[in-house]
Amino acid sequence: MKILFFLFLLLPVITLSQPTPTVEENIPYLVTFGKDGDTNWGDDDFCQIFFFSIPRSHTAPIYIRVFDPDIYGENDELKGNADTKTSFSVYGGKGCISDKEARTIHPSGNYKSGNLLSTKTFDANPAYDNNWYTFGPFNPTEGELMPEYGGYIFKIIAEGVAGNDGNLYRYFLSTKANQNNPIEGANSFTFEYSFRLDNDYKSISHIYPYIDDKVISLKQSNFDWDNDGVIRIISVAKNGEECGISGDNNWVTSEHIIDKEEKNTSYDIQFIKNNSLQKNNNVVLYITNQYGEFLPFFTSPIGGIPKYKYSISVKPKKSK
Ligand SMILES: [Ca+2]
Ligand SMILES: [Ca+2]
Ligand SMILES: [Ca+2]
Repeated sequence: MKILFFLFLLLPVITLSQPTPTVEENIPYLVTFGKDGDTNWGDDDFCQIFFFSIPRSHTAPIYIRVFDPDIYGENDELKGNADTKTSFSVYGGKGCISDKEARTIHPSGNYKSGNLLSTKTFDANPAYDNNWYTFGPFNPTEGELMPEYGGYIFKIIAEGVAGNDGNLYRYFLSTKANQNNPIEGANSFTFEYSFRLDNDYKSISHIYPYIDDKVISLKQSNFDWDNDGVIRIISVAKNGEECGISGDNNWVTSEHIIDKEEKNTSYDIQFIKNNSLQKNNNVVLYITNQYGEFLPFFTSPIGGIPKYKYSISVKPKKSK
């Protein structure tokens, strides 16, 4: 984690907090179903947790904006009546991320750690359909200061508290209440990504876990990919290493060995659909290291989008 801290200090500040998900990820929507949802529609636990990091250099108030927080209309995935309620809750303060139970994938234990700063529950409400709701203003220092994650950290938990429909939504971390105005050097990340794939099979989605210097091997786990093509890894040393893929309503894992050149870089995990007529595919993915700790996916990849370097992969391997 120390190395991650130094990276944040040394890297030129080039990231702008863009939408979550970012343009580079090419993910149309985050997705969270109501608690009575069918897991075979693609959400395993009806809860999604995201974190936002604000660099210490930014001292003005910030806003967390949610696009389409309601559950109705063209963006959402209805089953029968639109009877779903989703709560969005913003947390800051001590423990918001430093509490270990905030960094797991299970919505159990003390995952709502920290200070509750604001919360609102949405249902089928035309006022928020295809529209924004804004949380804040928050003073950056209301977050939890964790330099290893990029500064002051805020957490937002989206939880399907009733119903069985899928809520599709996005976030934007902004300096303005009524406008999406990015914060230089900010970022967002999650430890478990639940999202909607594009219906266009030529459209590739990406997520970017950060491989810190203590990772020797990792295990990726994905849920309900519906055998919709290939999930593969691009890194400085991997040119499309394939991940185990899930079918309908199941988890599949695969293990991947970290090359030493991959330490302190990001992976590009690509979701490449096949030419099937699979529509509205939702998928969940998380990664653990060899200690079982969850790795963060940064929406603006740390160190930039990795490029495969042929010269690394052809180096002779030391004999064991
Ligand atoms: Ca319903
Ligand atoms: Ca929605
Ligand atoms: Ca699915």
